[in-house]
Amino acid sequence: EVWQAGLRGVDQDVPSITKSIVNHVQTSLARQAYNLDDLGAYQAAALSVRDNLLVNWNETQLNYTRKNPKRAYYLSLEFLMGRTLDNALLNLGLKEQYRDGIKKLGFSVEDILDKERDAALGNGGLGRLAACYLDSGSSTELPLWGYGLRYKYGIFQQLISPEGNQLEAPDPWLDNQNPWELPRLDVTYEVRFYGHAERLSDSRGVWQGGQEVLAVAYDVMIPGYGTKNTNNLRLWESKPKRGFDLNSFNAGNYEAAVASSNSADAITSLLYVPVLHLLIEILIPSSSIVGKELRLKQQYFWTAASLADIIRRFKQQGKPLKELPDFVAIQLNDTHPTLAIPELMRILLDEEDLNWEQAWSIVTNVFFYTNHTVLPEALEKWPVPLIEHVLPRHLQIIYDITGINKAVAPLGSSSKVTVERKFPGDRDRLARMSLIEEGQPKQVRMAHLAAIGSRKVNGVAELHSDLVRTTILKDFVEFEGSSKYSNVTNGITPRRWLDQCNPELSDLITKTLKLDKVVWLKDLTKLDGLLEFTEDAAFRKEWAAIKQRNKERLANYVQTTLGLTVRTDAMFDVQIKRLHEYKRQTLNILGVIHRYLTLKGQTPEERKKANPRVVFFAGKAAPAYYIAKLTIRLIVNVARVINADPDTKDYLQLYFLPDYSVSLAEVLIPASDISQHISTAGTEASGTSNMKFCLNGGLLLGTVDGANIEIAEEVGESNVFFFGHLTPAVEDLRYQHLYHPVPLEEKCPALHRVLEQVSAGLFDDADIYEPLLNTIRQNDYYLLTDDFDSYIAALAMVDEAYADKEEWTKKSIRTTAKMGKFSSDRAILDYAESFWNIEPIPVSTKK
Ligand code: 26Y
Repeated sequence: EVWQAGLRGVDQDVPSITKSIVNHVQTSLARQAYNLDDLGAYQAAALSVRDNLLVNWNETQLNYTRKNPKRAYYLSLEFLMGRTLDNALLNLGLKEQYRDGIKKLGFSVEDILDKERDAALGNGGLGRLAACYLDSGSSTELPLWGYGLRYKYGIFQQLISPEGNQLEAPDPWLDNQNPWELPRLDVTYEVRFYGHAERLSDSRGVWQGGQEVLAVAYDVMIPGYGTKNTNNLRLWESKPKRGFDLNSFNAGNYEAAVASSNSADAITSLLYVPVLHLLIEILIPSSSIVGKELRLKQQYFWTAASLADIIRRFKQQGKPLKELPDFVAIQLNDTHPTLAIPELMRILLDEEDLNWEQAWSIVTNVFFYTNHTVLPEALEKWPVPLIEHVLPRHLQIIYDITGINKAVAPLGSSSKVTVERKFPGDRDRLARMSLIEEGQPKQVRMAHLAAIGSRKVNGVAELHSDLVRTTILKDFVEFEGSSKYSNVTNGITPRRWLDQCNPELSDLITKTLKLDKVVWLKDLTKLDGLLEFTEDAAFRKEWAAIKQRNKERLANYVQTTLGLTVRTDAMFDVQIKRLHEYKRQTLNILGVIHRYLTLKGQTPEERKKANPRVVFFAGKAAPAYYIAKLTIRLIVNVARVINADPDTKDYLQLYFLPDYSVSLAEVLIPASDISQHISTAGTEASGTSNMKFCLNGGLLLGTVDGANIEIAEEVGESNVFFFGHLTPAVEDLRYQHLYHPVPLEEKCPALHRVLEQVSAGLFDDADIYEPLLNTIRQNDYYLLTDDFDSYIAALAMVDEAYADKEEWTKKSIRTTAKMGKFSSDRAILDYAESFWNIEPIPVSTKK
């Protein structure tokens, strides 16, 4: 009873909340109330909220231990969590109480929330998807844990120099102590690298020597929305197994004494940025080898620690390992954790004494693989010599899986059926399917390993999953049958991406639907109840007024952070995502220049008919991605020129907002009238920000690609603006570029005129942008010259539609109303039912 009474978080009335905050100021922070600043108030409030989360977290884990359900684990090298405090308050249903409590202490909740730094342990879509899935896992009460790495530095901070160059600075996000993590210094595993491997039999082996590093667990609580269920995200930190080398220390060689400990610490020191560019690998082949080894060590360190932890938890039940697939499902977020497949084989063969067939059958029933790209240059491959050096035993196992050392290749779940038997004499097919790509050096194809080692393989939108089945994994579909290769369209959490980032719209929806907001935020299809209000003029007025206030909020942000004045009576047009040629920010900026030149050529009278537009860009470029950085420079310099041009500045403004982040997205997305998702058809696997904009009533301008297609299916083609060539045409067009090139001035005079102006130095020194312009003039791999005219036509349709404000607002309402499908709750439940076979395990009665 004493324990039961103690098992409460903070009492949830306002006086108890203020008391708990003050307590944390004095005891946890050792500070005085009279000189407390916003940062201190944030930290104390966070610790007080954390007390609530901890109680729920404990109850959830205890409940799982008691009920012993099958659990799922989401292995991701990236979790782009953003800020936690606001989200935790909303999920716990305590925002208003804390607002009052914080006010009583003389602070404002908004100021305090603003003191939190983003947890930016990810690059973009893939990392944010993982974060949305964790939110949905807890909210739907599924026993789902995340496993990742606790990077000391998150994604680099982006600075823009006066010339428009991207500069990178480190992101030491842990410099202020992090109230959202619990160090578990007692949960540790040893992870081995290097050393030597010996074969003991056909399938068994032994691996010894080398370097051993310690993995230490840090737990992050993931509260569900409107439920006590609070799952766990376990992040590993690397540290040396022994403090330092005593022999070197005693000999007075201090550098050598700490060298090995530094190399252990290095493993989780930083997040890798994808360099999706073959050119870079070709130009500097050797410079990247050191960096490559560290990245491989990162991947193995994380998968080995996570698997050891999962198996230890399973073994506590005292069940035989052959039952592992009845209790454990592991989702591989892209190929980054694929080493888990040979690692589980190693454990089962070498440490648990199972035979090959037993081990392979367990492995292929535990793992599930999600692919996030079909771009050939982005598919992960590891040099055989590097794997042999770092993970010698795993290389043997990979060779055994591919069947090179075995008379009978054990491909697929039935070891009797082999590619050779199914397609006798088809050597090309064998070479195409092999896990090993021939070459200098040989390379391991991680997507092939992930595919054959998994129970199910999925893409992230319908079109993308079709492309996976018909291109990169076609041979595997023909060999194993198509039922293993399926689709789960991505989703986003409506808690962060509507309720939290757009509270006014959330309140209006709640009021209009006459539902408790917990109901529609947990069953997002309820939004279609808004459809009947599109004809209600008073409702439309409120809807449009909220969009307007969100635009003013964004303008305020730009004013305070950049000192620039944005006009809010114009259409807000937004493209925010990683800089990449396939996403075609270049198409957008060339379109802006086209608009500028058109306006310049008009009389003041003609201009007055134009639809005023403010164009926003934000996004980071990989530090070594020269063309992407040049695109940023062009945007910044075009902005400098046109924002200062008195002829046009009333009709066209342009901003590049530096240092794009989850928190910045939360300000930009609710403020957009139109957003751009304009990748070359067939290149964007899904996209998820497209869903976020539409959920907030922004319309979509895009190509027929990724999840844009499914969004259009839901909201109706008349409510989106589509343009450009379709996926099946892309290959033919590229062929035409190579073998039947047409001069640009003939093919696309409008684009030709734009490029001429850039070349001539209208925005910057002449010639600076030649390398960027040449990608278009030369082979134009991403088809800007093919899509430019239809892009300009689509922009004109947008202008025309925006002119009728009432009709525009109707489109906006219809768009939000039909976004139910894109809740990440739907996606995670689909994974749970069709792949993992797990069920909700509620802690206790819901609120
Ligand atoms: C190899 C390594 C350094 C690497 C790291 C991160 C490679 C790729 C990535 C990130 C990929 C990524 O974010 N992909 C995006 O995943 C989203 C979620 O499925 C999709 O919506 C989006 O279309 C896709 O580009």
